[in-house]
Amino acid sequence: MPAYDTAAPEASPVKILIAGGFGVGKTTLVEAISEIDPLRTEERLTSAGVGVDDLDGIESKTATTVALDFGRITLTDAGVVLYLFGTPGQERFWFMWDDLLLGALGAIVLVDTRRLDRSFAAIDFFESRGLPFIVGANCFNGEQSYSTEEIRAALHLRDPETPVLLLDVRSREDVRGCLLALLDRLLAQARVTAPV
Ligand SMILES: Nc1nc2c(ncn2[C@@H]2O[C@H](COP(=O)(O)OP(=O)(O)OP(=O)(O)O)[C@@H](O)[C@H]2O)c(=O)[nH]1
Ligand SMILES: [Mg+2]
Repeated sequence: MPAYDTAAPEASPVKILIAGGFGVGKTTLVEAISEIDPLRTEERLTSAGVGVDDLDGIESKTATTVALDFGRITLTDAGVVLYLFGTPGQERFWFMWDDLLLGALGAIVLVDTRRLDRSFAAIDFFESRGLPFIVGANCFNGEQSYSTEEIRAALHLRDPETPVLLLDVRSREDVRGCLLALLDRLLAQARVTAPV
């Protein structure tokens, strides 16, 4: 059993959403970082989805999330235990996003720069609900053709200060870096909004 398997009792619990469009790597991210066996609610993609599920660029994908992913990671240095909720990406399951939002403090919106449009709805959703988020551009095959500035411009983010990070969702270190960047963002916003 890994040494980090037990959440530090003094760590504050924080609910974080991992969102984004179909097949951008949400389930892979939760699996890469979780210190517990993540809960996955996936169903196999079948021929019934042909013409509905666009597998362009993610041909190896065989399953899709139908409810949520759930994982946990304790960041001892930051004194928090993060409860990660991965959202379903397919449009027919978007009705669940409002329920998943309850109690969340922030989100990582994953984008696939080969198909940015897959994540527009998630960005609109968090901007309209006022939930702080950062953008993680998943480097499929370890590559990224665009700079963070180009990605930020293409997404037309309402808040130009929204952090945009490049990551490989299969990399624990990359995912950890993204979560820490999100925590920094949450703390910075809390400082701005806290009464003096
Ligand atoms: N080569 C490569 N493949 C990746 C990467 N990230 C994810 N994948 C693959 O891309 C596919 C999509 O990953 P998932 O984690 O299932 O994506 P998701 O966002 O949870 O998908 P939905 O729940 O269906 O919306 C899977 O086949 C992954 O193995 C990556 O960085 N590089
Ligand atoms: Mg998934």
